[in-house]
Amino acid sequence: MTIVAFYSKGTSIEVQNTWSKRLKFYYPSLKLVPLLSEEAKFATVALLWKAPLNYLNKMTRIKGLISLGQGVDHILNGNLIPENIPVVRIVDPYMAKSMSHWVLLSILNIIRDTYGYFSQENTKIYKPRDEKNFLSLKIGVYGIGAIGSVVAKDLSYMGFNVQGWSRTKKKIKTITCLSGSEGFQALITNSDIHVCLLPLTPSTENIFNKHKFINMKKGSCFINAGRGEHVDENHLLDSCRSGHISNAVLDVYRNEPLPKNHPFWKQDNIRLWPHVAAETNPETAAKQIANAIKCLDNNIVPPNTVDRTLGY
Ligand code: NDP
Ligand code: OXD
Repeated sequence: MTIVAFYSKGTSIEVQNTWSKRLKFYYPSLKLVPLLSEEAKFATVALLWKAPLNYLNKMTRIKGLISLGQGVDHILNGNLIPENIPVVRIVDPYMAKSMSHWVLLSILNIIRDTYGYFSQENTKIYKPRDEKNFLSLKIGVYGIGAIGSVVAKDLSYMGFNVQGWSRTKKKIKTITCLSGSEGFQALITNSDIHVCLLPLTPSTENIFNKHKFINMKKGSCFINAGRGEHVDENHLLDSCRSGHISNAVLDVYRNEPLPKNHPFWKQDNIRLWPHVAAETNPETAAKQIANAIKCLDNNIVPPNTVDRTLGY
């Protein structure tokens, strides 16, 4: 029997049972136990989302950690996990498509002026509003990995002009692929719509700061589903208040849940989502997680094990 310690933000027993049922279908000899339970000290694998990592200290038999999401910053931040413990992430095409839908929705809401039409509907105004010519818009996607590459390709398929940025040089049909600091600067200055889908690492933290917002075109839109720590929130707020950034759509924040007194709530041209752009789906992710548990159990390095030197 493989004991797997489980924690997913404020875990309810229903959530744990859903995962347990799905995972046992692929790997019947595992047992999910709450990370905070006594039994967790016998765990060889931990399946985690935003867990209190100090609980891992009691697990002397631990062989590896699995993120319940595509990002691993919630595990690697703070450098608490020894280098010899593999950290595995989910890479699920369902999540990439889900993100693609959310980014497209965010862009269309801006360029088709959805909120303007909603307010007209409230006052029974039947009148066309200004529409942006989508052919003249350049979309910059920061991070064209498992998720960003799908988003970039889907946007291009929808007729948008898309440029993508990554650490290593990429070649993707129909996308202008850029890399390095020159590529980043080009994306900052050329794009009309900026979409952040980067992982959070020491090299990407605060990457969207005052200097970068100032260098964006006047009237640019900024969309963030990467992590809140990619953005200097005060500078984004200033840029939205001045109208230099005409619209922002955010799914992630430095503090989650977003505090009730955060000034973002009062800023009309910032649209807020509660970290739901691409949620982990037990139905589609269970097979690969069960396989990762099996691999760790058998001392095999699982697919999608994170490169600890890169941090993603
Ligand atoms: P990947 O690791 O597959 O892709 C990351 C991309 O970012 C790669 O293209 C990588 O470049 C690039 N990158 C990383 N560091 C740098 C850097 N320093 N400079 C330039 N480019 C860099 O990650 P995913 O696509 O799976 O996920 C990305 C992030 O999306 C997650 O880490 C998470 O933060 C966020 N996310 C948010 C969700 C939500 O609901 N809001 C849901 C799921 C994920 P290269 O290709 O060269 O390695
Ligand atoms: C993830 C997320 O990283 O949901 O999967 O943010």
